Amino acid sequence: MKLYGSPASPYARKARVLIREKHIPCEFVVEDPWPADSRIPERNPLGKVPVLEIAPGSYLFESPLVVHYLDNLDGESIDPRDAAGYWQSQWWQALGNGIIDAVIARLLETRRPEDKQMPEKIAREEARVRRAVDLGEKTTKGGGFLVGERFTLADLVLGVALQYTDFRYAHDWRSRAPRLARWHAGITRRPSFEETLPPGFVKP
Ligand SMILES: N[C@@H](CCC(=O)N[C@@H](CS)C(=O)NCC(=O)O)C(=O)O
Repeated sequence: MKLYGSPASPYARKARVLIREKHIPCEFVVEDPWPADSRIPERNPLGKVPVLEIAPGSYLFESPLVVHYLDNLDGESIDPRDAAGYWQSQWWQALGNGIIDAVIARLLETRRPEDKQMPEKIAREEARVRRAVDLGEKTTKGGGFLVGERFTLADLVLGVALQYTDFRYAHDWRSRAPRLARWHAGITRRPSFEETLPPGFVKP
């Protein structure tokens, strides 16, 4: 199995963290989706990473599907099996994926020539992140894990999302969300996180 992605991509990083957590034999192939001659569109018509090659010439794309597939390979999903826990985890994952989407949309806007940037677009994306962090703080019970008593995809996705926020939209979200900050400090100490940090990431 091969995972195509770029080392800075938070979407690909979700899969990379999971591969380490579950010790899945899978080669990480670095492939940048942005250049005009990128070969990613041959594998994913949407032209985005991550892409998972599950058999020669057979590809899965869109990170929630890639993560779902990887997590169910061995019948030992790290997500809760009970319905309540499962949907709670899905809720946290939606929150985390939304934060990643907003941080990326903000980043792309800030990379446009200065005279073409839309400050209201940047503010709108920042407001999404702020509201998501505030709701996360309100919802978390304040322990070591977001759902139940063990590491689940909820911890994985929100952990990656907030570390990507630190990477690309560094700001003090911690003082508004102290319980989430404590949980995040614990989760990101896991080797799966430490070993997949984006290049150039400076810990806050
Ligand atoms: N919804 C997709 C988003 C993936 C995505 O946007 N990946 C970025 C890298 S961080 C990408 O490949 N961008 C290339 C492009 O937008 O052309 C997912 O969850 O996999």
